Amino acid sequence: MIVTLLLGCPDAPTPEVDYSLLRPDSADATAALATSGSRFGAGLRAVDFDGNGVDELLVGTGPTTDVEGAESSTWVLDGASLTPLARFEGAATALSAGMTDAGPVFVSAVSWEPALESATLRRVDDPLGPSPTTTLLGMDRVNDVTLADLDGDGASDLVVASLEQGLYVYSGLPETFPESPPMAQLTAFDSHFLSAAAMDVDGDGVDELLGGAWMEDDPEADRQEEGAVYVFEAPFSGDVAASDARAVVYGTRHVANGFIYEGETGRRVSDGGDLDGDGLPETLIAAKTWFWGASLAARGTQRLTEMALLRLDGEDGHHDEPGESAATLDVDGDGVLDLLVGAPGAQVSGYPVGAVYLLYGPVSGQWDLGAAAEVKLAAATPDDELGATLAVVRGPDGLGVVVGAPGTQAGSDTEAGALWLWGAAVLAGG
Ligand SMILES: [Ca+2]
Ligand SMILES: [Ca+2]
Ligand SMILES: [Ca+2]
Ligand SMILES: [Ca+2]
Repeated sequence: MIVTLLLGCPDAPTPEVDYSLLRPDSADATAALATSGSRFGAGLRAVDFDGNGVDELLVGTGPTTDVEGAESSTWVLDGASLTPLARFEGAATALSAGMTDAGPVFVSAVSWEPALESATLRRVDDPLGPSPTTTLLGMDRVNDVTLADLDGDGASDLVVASLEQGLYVYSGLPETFPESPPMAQLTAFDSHFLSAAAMDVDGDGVDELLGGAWMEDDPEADRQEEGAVYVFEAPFSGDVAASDARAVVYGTRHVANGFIYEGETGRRVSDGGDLDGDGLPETLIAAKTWFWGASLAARGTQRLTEMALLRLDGEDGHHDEPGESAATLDVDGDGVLDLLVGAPGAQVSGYPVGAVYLLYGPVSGQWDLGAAAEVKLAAATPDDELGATLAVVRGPDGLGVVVGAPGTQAGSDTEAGALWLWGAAVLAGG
């Protein structure tokens, strides 16, 4: 791939698709549920609970409101073999893991969606210990959850992205949500936060808190729900208004074929590591039609169209949902981070099967995903939604990528869900 800085150019380069296509039968390991409607793999997070250098994998099902007999549970799998280690009550589309004074903990949430009356938030203490405990913290107003030590006491603090316009920041974990008073409540101007992440955007050793305000209007643009990512900085206490944010980074709406699409910038946000080697990490940001990579270290109001390192367009337009999942790792071992972008609506031969694209770094500029990718991991059958989730796992033999496909059918069981693990060696050979 030839990498050229193209931001500012009016049009993306003409797509030239020459990636390798890898199907699930090339994977090193797989896990699946054979129960209709379970949507195994709808939530996914890698974590090293026992600190032995080999990751475990948190896998959520759901949400399951209308299918009789569907699984509503969260699993811990061995990150290398994908064999089950433990199973807990409750579906989960959002997952985060951390540490309390008493040991490891993870939080799980079923994110709110219109089909569901409410969303649940749970904590599981000591999940791989002799007597783990599951606690239901609340039944409402959850979009996303993040555990990170935001007050510097060594224990994880819970951040809940809520439907009620706020990021709720707790010192430690609350007894109940939303009744327990938070340490701080952070708000955007006119949107709630759909996503939350903690990362050190300026490299000073202290995490900032990011919130994806996906329905936010850019006051200097068309007010068409361009969407924005807010950056808040410590200390977190009391009510923190939008005007107190360290930075607000707006996306843009999208016009194609006479239709106007909301930007929905910030649908997902995550730490991408240092993609361009300048010492500062890039934030991976999903929008409705595009996927962005940008350093959010600068202060004040900014626009991704003017400062992003990277913009990737879906191979087949906005139906692909590019960036619904994303992660970075060094697949080919050249010391430069490579990028994985999930697009659960991506097509193969005209069918929406879902895919994860691998792009070798350094990657910058404006590209069509199909033109920029070296490898496309794609599902075998339509509506598998491969790439809805993905996670990088550390195994005994090195790094791998686990990809979730919650729409996968098992026999006659629809939307049963599956996971596949590809080791870096297979990806690099692809
Ligand atoms: Ca703490
Ligand atoms: Ca910082
Ligand atoms: Ca960088
Ligand atoms: Ca690399």
